Amino acid sequence: MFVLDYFPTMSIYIKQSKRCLGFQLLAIVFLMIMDETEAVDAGNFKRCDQSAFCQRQRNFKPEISPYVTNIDSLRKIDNSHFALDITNTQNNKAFVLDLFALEDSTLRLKINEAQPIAERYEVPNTIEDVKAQNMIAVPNLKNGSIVFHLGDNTNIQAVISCSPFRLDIYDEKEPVFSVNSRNLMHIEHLRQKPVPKPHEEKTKPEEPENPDEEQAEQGENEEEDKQEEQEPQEEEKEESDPDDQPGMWEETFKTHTDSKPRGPESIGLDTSFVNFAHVYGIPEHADKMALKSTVGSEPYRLYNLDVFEYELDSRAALYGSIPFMIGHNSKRTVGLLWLNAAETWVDVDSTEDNKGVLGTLFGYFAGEEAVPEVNVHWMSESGVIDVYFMLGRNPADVMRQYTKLTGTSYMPPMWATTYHQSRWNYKDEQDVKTVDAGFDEHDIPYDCLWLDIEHTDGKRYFTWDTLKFPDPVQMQNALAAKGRKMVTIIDPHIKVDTNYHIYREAQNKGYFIKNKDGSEFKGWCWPGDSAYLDLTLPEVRDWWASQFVPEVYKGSTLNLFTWNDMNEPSVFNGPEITMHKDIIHGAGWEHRHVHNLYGILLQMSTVKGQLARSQGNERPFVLSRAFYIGTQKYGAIWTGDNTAEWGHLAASVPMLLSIGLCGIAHSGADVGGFFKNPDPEMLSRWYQAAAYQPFFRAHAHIDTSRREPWLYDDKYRDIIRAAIRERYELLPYWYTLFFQAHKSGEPPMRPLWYEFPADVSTFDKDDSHMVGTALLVQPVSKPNTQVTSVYLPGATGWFDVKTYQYYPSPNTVSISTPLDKIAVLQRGGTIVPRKMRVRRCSALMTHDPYTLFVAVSPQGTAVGQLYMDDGHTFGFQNLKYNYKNLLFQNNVLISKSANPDASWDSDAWLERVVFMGVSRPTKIEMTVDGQVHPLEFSYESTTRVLTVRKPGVKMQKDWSIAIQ
Ligand code: NBV
Repeated sequence: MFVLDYFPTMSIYIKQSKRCLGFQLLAIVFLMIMDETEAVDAGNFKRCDQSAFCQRQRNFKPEISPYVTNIDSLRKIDNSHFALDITNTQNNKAFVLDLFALEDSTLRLKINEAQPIAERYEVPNTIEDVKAQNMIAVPNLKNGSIVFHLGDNTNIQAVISCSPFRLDIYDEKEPVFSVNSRNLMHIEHLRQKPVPKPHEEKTKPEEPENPDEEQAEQGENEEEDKQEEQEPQEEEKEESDPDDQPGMWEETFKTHTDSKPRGPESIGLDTSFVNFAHVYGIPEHADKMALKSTVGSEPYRLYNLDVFEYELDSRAALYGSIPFMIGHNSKRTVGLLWLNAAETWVDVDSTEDNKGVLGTLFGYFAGEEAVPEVNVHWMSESGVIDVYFMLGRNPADVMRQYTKLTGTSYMPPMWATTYHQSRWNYKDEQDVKTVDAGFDEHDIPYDCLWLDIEHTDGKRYFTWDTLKFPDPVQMQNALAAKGRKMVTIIDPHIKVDTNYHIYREAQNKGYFIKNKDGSEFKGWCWPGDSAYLDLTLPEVRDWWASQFVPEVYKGSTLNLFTWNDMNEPSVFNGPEITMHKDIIHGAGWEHRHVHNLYGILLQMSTVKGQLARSQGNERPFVLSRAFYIGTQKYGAIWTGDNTAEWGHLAASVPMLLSIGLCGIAHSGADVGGFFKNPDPEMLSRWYQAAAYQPFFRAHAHIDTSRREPWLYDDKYRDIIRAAIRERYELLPYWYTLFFQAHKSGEPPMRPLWYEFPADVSTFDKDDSHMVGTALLVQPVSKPNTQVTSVYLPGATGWFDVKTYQYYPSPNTVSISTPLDKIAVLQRGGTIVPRKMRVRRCSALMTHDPYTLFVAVSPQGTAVGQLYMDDGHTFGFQNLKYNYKNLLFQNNVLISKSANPDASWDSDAWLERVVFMGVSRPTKIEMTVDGQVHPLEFSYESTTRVLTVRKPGVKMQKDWSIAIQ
């Protein structure tokens, strides 16, 4: 049993650490015993047909939904909230439906058991306090329906049909969402475990691994039973007993048996996106951005897992889970949040022959053959039905609505938005010193150096390997003296060792997750035997947070930040490399109920710790691998252990786009690929791509060759340097985008359709993306690419940011992309702020002057914004910032404070303005504080680029520049 338990993970992790000698030897022994050499093993993770509830939900396909409601049960709870009773006519189980109208075109539908025999799990602390809006209900006795009108947005109506139950949501009389129109609503009510009849006890077989086998076996046994029993009639009835279907009360996967003490409690619901052909979201999957139809294949799975060497083009679960989906067509964008923290599978049916749910019900589409529609089937192992519908109408509206519910992005400190250098591992203090010096020597900027698990004393987090890192404070101070930061890894598995203060204290306080028998749960992870904190308990989170003050975290300084890895949680010898679902958390819930929350709870507590150590003055930075709804409030995430392959470089774009559409503004992929060694061409291309992705960090596996940029031929080193410098030049723009994400939820990295919502040809484009409203980026993700074919949407034209060449649009153009260049174009009609004096790190650039790049549209206009603050404190929450609206029209460029009360004092000034797409002027004048003075300029007639020199004005002032 022991061998079998450990084997799958051993075969995986043997490749992972050369340094972890004891662990590796153990693994080798196992491999010899098992004669297994394959490292990548999709068999470690479940398919839907290996998950009993997924099978039961997927197999539930009644002709007519058994769920009915009736108008008489309608009751008004308050001005924005109505309730109705629902009955499952198959078993007479009673449910309560709640419909809430929320501000900003948002509706919430909740369905729970009326009188469950035990409480059903509801996700806590995830949804922000959102305002309600009035709603009135108009019952229609004739056709057995109720129409709900939203008060603030009178275009929106929700219609509940009673028998069978169905909900349709309309915007301006057009159907947008339809719920249970496919009859897939299915709530497994909580029940007592059936007591097996004596003959069943005798004959009940062991549960086999393969459900097909099981069904065959069941059939055989039933045959035998039938012959033995006097009353075959009764036996037949039992065959379809809905309380006793496979895997309801116990389920085995590989060597792990889930005891399921509460029995079945899964929920399923179909939600159609009516008149949509494209849906997006539900990360994390290594797949395309536009979700694919899952008909005849695996559903998308949401279950936070540590997947070794994950494959591309897959709907398999990865490290993070966000059950949020966006529907987009050329007229509108809508969002749907399925609030659940348990294992979830999502079927997407967008087959083209889909005739839609409309039928003749809606006159609006009468005469139309087929209305496109994406039917989505949500299936979760537990919880209640709790769905939020966001009616948009445009992409920014949906992001605002979604982040009102789940929180907007944290405001990253400036340094966190720059370039980070990491590997597993920078070996010792000398190594750190040499790498740090290497950047300066080669004139490559970077802001933060990362230390992986080997920096600790035997994987005891919050400690140091004192031989390799004898003076960590001095090491951090040396970096800080140059304006740089450091990050150390802090994982949630705690080494079982009573000499380890973290373990000892948490054990004394009873803060670890317990087994069913009350003993401490122990799993295998990097340190060997490990205990896991019960982060579902507030006191445990507070205690964790208290570990970050330098007096407790010895060897740390205020310039040390945190990386939370393995927080799915990863448990090497657990089922699917994670925690057993039937383990009980402190508040009484099983791990199954809270699984997808574990990672965010760690990140959240770590953030709390960083806040506490600076008395709330300094902005925290915490990178997490696992994520969930709302992660954006706490920090950044990355896409885990990718591989140095071109496909993984390409996949970083759709993966990060999906993550951004689900609210997480700050995300990235390991530059260069975590596993394997990238060739220098691939590495160069990876840097060029990642310089335009929100979180920009090079990282690599311990067994890879060293990859610091100067270890390559000068040609590649220079290309990598140029890519990193480009990022630094663009920091004012990125920082402005992060501020906008913080304020209104808009993702800095976004799909083309987000900016060009009516352009159908962008809907499944995920090889290019926008950075904000202004820049279109198409990375090179194939070797030997000299030319890239780029689709340029919109009618305002584009300017190559390097050559200033103008491309009219919409158009597909060929752009020359030799090794030192990828396609980056600025959209006509936009203004991008940059700082052209790149220094060794961002802190040194705080008060440096700005250059504005004004790409003038064919109409002669351009708009942009610039956000500025001190880059690291919370002063901006007390008006210590400048937010400038930039506008060019009628040949005048104006910079005006969006909030005149806000002011952060800086010496930063305007060094240059570059106008693209203008005619040669005769005179240029600047007006500031009522004073007018002329400015010098030069003009390049082939590119129509006008450069205005040294306006010299302080950037925080209001000013204007007139071109004559
Ligand atoms: O801590 C070691 C690695 C880390 O470098 C990587 O970024 C994480 O995703 N960690 C996973 C543990 C094991 C990796 C094989």
